[in-house]
Amino acid sequence: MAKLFLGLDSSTQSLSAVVIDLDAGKVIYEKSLNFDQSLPQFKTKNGVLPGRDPLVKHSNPLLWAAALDLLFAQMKKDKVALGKIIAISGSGQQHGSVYLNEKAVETLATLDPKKSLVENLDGVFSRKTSPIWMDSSTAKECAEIRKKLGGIKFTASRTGSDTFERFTGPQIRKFYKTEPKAYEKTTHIALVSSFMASLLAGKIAPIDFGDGAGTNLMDIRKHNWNHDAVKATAPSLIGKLPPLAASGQVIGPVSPYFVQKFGLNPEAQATAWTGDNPASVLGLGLVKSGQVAISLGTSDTFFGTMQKCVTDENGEGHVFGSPTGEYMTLICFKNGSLAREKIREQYKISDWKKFGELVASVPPGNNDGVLLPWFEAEIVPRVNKPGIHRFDLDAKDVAANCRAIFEAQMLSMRLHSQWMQVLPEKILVTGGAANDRALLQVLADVMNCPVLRIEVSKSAALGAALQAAHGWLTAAKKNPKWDKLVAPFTKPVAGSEIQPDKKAAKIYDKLLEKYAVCESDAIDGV
Ligand code: XUL
Repeated sequence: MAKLFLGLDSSTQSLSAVVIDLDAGKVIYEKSLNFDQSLPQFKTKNGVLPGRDPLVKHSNPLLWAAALDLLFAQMKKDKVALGKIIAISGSGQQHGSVYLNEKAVETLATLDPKKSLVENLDGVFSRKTSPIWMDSSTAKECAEIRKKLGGIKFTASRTGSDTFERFTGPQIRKFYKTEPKAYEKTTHIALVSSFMASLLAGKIAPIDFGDGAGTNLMDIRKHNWNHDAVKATAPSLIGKLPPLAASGQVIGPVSPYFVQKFGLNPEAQATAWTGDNPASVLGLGLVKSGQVAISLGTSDTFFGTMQKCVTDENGEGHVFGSPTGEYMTLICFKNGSLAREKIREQYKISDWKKFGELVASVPPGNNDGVLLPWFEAEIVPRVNKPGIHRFDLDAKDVAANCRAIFEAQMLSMRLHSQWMQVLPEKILVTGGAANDRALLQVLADVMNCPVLRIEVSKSAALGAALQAAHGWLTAAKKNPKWDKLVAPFTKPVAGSEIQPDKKAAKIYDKLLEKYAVCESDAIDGV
């Protein structure tokens, strides 16, 4: 019998499903439900509830539960062999939190299939809405927790990241400060991931080491709740946090609710979910130290993997647990395609092909010209005031400015991922700009390693399905190997490999030093 595994991804705007047939090495089903369109009664815009304060971004946990019902109904309608699914895992938008009261345990254990999940969950929340990762209203709480933990370096070395406004700990602190009564009534705090896993398992699910690292509450090395961080966040918090567990760890059979309502196999196992970024790392096939993926989108995101946990002293990059048991990093560069587009517009270049030709017309190293393209305040490096800075670069030289933006962005990635102390062996690229060969050549040369394109449409949901398979095989004592498991599902695009040019790589080793000086001068206002 085919072994089917289901991966779900509860993201900001949608819930997605990917079903894999493990032995055939194939994805056999994919579906996404957009929250705004499929569940308009929740009145979200791009998955977020409207609100007056632009810093506050909340969503509704009932929306996520309703989407789960709807997606299973859709799968049944699409004749997915739900009875053949052996295990289910998932991923959630990171950092978002769900607040439950003393009714939750009993309600989860007795979900009534004659009612919807929304009806079943009536009265279990101690806070009606959930702050999500887009919320940036906790600057004060971040500063308070960071101070108690001894500053940026110590906060990052203990919890994997400096305190960030979207991270769960500062969000919990704000809730405790602003709504102390509701906080007191909270018996369980879940993440989006563990909330969804709790629905499937019919009991409070653990938080995994991947998503746990997005809370500023978990000891990144020991994988337990960090006593000092928990204490610095809110009183009596430890009793409200679920246990921590390995990603994909089997929790138990799926709730009878899903068996009776949708025809899931009563022996199908529910497993611990993870965050969408740790799941994407699996879905992109990054299972060994030194494997890197870069998503070239509006912002550019650098995903790295490492065996030994090293944290960023400057507090710019994040370290999360990887579902493989090792570590992953996430470094977000805000001015990605956003800045590339701006340069293209400013110099009135018709298309990216023409842009690439201009880049190729100037030698690597750009005759020592450097551009710092911070059209928006930048996350990495921390730049609060937007600004465009040029060093030995004539603003009127169109071709040099085209090359300069590509070089600056790739040099910045190299510089700001050095703290990981892992040299990339190969880099996989995804996202809108991953088709741009001129950009990829600069990337290969700056990083001095091969670059390959990968096209995975739902990397988090696929990663979750692979995580379900791994969790189930581990529980069955089959000793699964991550690299063998992910390989058939994560093949790079044939013929997409770009090799570094050794001469150019040497030039960039030197230019990196100059780039670093320019960057710190610009930040210091020299
Ligand atoms: C990561 C983060 C986002 C969300 C998106 O720290 O906040 O990538 O996980 O869903």
